Order: sequence, then C-alpha cells, then structure tokens
Amino acid sequence: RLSHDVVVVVAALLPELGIGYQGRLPWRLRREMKYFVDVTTGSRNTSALALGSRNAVIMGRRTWESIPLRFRPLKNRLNVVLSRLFDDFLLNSENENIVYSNGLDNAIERLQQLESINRIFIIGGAEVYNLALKNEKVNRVLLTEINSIGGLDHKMDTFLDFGAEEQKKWEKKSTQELRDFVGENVDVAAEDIEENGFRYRYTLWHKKQ
Ligand code: FOL
Repeated sequence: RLSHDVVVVVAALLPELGIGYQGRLPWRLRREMKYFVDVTTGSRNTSALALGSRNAVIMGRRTWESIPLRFRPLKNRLNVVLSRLFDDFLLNSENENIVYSNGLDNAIERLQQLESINRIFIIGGAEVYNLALKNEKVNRVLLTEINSIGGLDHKMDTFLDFGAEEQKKWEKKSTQELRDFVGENVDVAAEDIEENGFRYRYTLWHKKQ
C-alpha cells in the first residue's frame, strides 16, 4: 500500500454542523458511540490485528481532556494527543498506547512510517478537524449526519467547516461503499437511526481527484 488511509471521524448536527457545547458533545447517542468505537478500533478477527497492527486515533489536547478518565486512552487503539507545547513525537514512557505530538502534519507523517499502524483516524475537536479537512493527506470523512427530531433547538458553540463550499471538494459515497470501507463487523443500518430525540445516518466521503 502506498500510504495509510487518513480518515476524519465526526458526528455533526445539521444544518449548522454543530459538534460541541462547552467542551463536550451536545448529545448522548449510545448506538452512535458504539459505531465510533467499532469503526476506529477495526475488526477483531482480521489478520491485521492478529499480526499486532492497530489503528491510531489523533485528537487535540482539549478532546483528550473531554474523554472520561475511565475511557482514556481509548482502548485497542494508539492514542495520539496534539499540543503545540509538546516536543515532536514522543511515546509516553509509562503507557505504550499514548503518544504526544506537536502537530497534525507531523503526527500523520510519523504514523505513516510505522508498519504496525493500520488506519489513522482524526477524532477532533473543532480546531483539529478544520485543519484536517484542508490537509492533503486526509482522504476520507466518516460523517454522522444528525438531525434533531421535532425541530428542537440544541445549544452549540463549536462547528465543523464542512458546508456546501467545502463539500464540493468531496464526493459522498453509497451505503455499500461505506459498508465495504468499515468492514462486515461494523453495523451500518439501512435506515436512519432514532435515539434520544435525534435522527441520524452514517455517511462516507472521498476526496475528489
Ligand atoms: N465521531 C462520531 N461519529 N461520534 C462521536 O461521538 C465522536 N466523538 C468524538 C470524535 N469523533 C466522533 C470525540 N469525543 C469518547 C468520548 C468522547 C469522544 C470520543 C470518544 C469515548 O469515551 N469513547 C470510548 C467509548 C465510550 C462509551 O462506550 O461510552 C471509546 O472506547 O472510544
């Protein structure tokens, strides 16, 4: 393979593409979170995992801090935490599942040199997403498109720059292509999912040209 897939994974509320409020997710969607875990971890019984390779998740420092202590580092994935204050690309000496890096470009470049890394997922937050969507190494977006049922308003203070103008550079793929990409162990429903006052669907986008 020429290089690893570099994939943005994000859930956003339409039409404004809200992704956060006061440093956390503006919703609690259990099934959607399970999809996030399954997609970013990758299938359990592939030869890849048997051979000791795993996926990486890259996130900003604030997103790291937003993850409940009991869930971090996200298990069965290499967790890469970004901060401009960090030095280059450094493995946590006490935990082989955590790496600190000083920037998105550097993190992707270093991860792509590691044979033991399969897919690279970028998991936010807003600042990192909005850099990633403009980064030439990022070739796919897994966007969960959320709609609020009954037109309820939800407070949002953080948004994804993936409006009509940005979407022109990307092509939305079919549900079958999404299924092929995430693999048979990930449950991709044929219909929209309703949970907690929201209706949502999973989508895959590929960068044009
Ligand atoms: N992408 C999608 N599609 N949905 C999300 O909720 C999402 N969230 C983030 C990034 N991309 C996303 C960032 N926020 C956890 C918490 C917050 C978070 C990401 C992950 C977390 O604790 N995850 C655990 C499972 C937690 C649980 O089961 O409730 C994990 O193992 O991944």
